[in-house]
Amino acid sequence: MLNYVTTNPGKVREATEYLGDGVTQLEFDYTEVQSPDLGPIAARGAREAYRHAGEPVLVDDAGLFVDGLDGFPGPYSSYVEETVGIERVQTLVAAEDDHRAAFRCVIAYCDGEGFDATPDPIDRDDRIAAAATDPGEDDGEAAGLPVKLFEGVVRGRIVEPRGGGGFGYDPIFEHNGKTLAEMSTEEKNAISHRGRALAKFAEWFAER
Ligand code: ITT
Repeated sequence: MLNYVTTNPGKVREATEYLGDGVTQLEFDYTEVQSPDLGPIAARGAREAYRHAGEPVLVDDAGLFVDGLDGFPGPYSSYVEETVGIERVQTLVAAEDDHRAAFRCVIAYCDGEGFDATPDPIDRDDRIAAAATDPGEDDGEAAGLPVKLFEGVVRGRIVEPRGGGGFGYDPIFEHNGKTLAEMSTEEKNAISHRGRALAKFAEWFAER
């Protein structure tokens, strides 16, 4: 059984739609280390969650990076959604000339066993970065646990809120004329940051 580590039911819906019933939600609030990149946050979380669960885990860290705001809110997306709210983020972006944005998702897999180093440099770099930022006392062994990272990105632009589906920033993120909240889960998975990361993971996992 694969544990999808998140407190967000929207993420679980999308992961289950993609990966099937072999996925179950694990509501575990891992420590989110401070980093401008999602990779080290997800990698560190996957090690902590694996240590907690003792079973294979997938940690999913996502963020909205707005071009006109120099990548803000990025790794602070969750905090900004809760405190500022998506409507005010949209207003902030509307005042800028550039409304383009990217949604990024990094999925980190850890099952406590080794696997070949990935050719994707994000894994090697982030393993070093995650180990370096890993301050936990009993982390000695866990810091060395191999973590495999899968990244997905979708580009779009920030618009006034539309649509009743999805979650989070979906109503203000438009891709090819539709906001993510105007898409079904299947449609969103086909183009989204998470869908792309899940596709990379599924391909790798099937061969493992
Ligand atoms: P977990 O950390 O427990 O997984 P979270 O919702 O805090 O839940 P993130 O930190 O990865 O997860 O999410 C950062 C923010 O981006 C948060 O406000 C989410 O609602 C939002 N978000 C993540 N994926 C999204 C998506 O596919 N569409 C719209 N918003 C999304």
